[in-house]
Amino acid sequence: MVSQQEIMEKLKNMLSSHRWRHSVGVQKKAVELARRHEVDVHKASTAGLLHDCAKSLSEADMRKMAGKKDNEIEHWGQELLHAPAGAVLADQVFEVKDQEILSAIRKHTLGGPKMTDLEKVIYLADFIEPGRVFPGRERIEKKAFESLDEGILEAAKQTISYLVGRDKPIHLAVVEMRNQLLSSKLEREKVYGKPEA
Ligand code: DGI
Ligand code: FE
Ligand code: FE
Repeated sequence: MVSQQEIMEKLKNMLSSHRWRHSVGVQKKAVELARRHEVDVHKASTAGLLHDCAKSLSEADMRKMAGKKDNEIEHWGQELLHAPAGAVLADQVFEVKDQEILSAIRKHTLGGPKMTDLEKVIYLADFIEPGRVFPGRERIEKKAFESLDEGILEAAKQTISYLVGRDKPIHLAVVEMRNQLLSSKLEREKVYGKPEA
């Protein structure tokens, strides 16, 4: 694996200054969340830094790098394809071979059911990075530090409302992620009762 220093130098040259600042912000939040939830801090740092590494590629290049399944639906453009393309770039250009890190990069935009804690940390760090401005960011951040699952439920709510408001299609991975977390929550409440508000 390339050193953190080399990753940073290479990445900075590949991204716009705005995207670079966002990536460093996501790295910082990922490390904070990882410490809080006992997730591997080094993996969180690398995945956070590299999560948007494919952002400057053309859509055609992203399509070439993304797998067959990610290319199935025509209308998923750069907004979604930079995530699977980023996992390939992290492997090929940054020599990241750790499958947990690569998977966290792959899932950072859409999420999915049964995510690992590292995947949840990266998904949430991308959402709550302080450079992001949207109503509810701070509420999601507060939840994310209390519980990864509660943070993701709140983030999924925000994403789904945003997409519905703009008449955009919702990828099934988002719906599956939310359904799975809601059903785990119900199961937990059956056993332990509802937590106090
Ligand atoms: O790359 P970033 O801007 O840091 O953030 P991101 O990777 O989370 O991408 C956010 C974009 O992805 C945002 O424009 C909404 C879009 N997105 C997320 N889930 C879906 C989606 N777009 C569609 N059409 N459907 C989804 O389910
Ligand atoms: Fe992204
Ligand atoms: Fe991002």
